[in-house]
Amino acid sequence: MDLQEKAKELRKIIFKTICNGGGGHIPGSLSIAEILTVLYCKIMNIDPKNPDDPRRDRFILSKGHACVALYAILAERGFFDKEHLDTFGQRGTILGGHPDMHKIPGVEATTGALGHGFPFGVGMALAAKLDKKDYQVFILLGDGECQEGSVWEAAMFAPQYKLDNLTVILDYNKYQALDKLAKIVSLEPLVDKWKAFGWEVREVDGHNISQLQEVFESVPSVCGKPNLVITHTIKGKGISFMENVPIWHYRLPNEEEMKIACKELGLNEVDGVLR
Ligand SMILES: Cc1ncc(C[n+]2csc(CCOP(=O)(O)OP(=O)(O)O)c2C)c(N)n1
Repeated sequence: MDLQEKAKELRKIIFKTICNGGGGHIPGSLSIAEILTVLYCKIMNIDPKNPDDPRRDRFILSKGHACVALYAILAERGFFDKEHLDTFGQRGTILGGHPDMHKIPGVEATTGALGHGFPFGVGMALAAKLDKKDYQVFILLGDGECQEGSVWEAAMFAPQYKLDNLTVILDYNKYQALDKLAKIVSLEPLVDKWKAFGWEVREVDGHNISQLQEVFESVPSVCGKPNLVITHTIKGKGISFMENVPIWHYRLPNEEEMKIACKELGLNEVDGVLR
């Protein structure tokens, strides 16, 4: 299966898992399907059978509320049994509403409180340098998450310590929980800000597999500089009535909406999507 198809499959799993689980962040998870697919299927040096291998590349989902996308790709790659996805949102599950590094194979950091995964990952990248290890650290950061002050502390720190083994992927879907970023606290001029902090900055279409692959294959690109990849994405990508519509940030579709979403995603069975 090619990666575009895989990302489509991921969207189906995300939608089904969240609807079955009775709640979750659908649009924020749909916006990162291609990014995770490319990282986990093409880029990162990982071994699902040996998730703690000290040489492995690390991925941190700093916008932890989009965890179902991470669960879907980890299950797809065989870090744990796909059956676990059916337990999402249930008592006793390993797959909670935010990812737990102590319960889920392949999860590198417990995230969900926005603004923490990024500094955590900066520490991992620094540790690699100090230990003379050559693993890479990839961090997926939300754009709304950039409204947290700790993001900018980490952004200042990484260039000073020359963490070129670090790549931050910014999911620039232009929305946060309540509305457009631009209406609340704008990040612009985004590229100039990060460049001024000392980052090597690139911009790609976050739904374009070949652009993502090319940019991730090119890191580390400048010796001594951390990398920022700004991925332009659509929040809710794949379900027309959720795309760029803020009320869907944390909301489940009703029966009618469910049918439309299933059709658009290519899910054949409405039955079985909602318990
Ligand atoms: C410290 C903290 N404050 C508030 C929240 C509640 N919250 C969950 S998601 C979210 C919006 C995040 O926006 P963004 O990072 O852009 O994610 P996306 O819109 O892509 O889902 C907020 C405020 C949280 N998880 N952590």
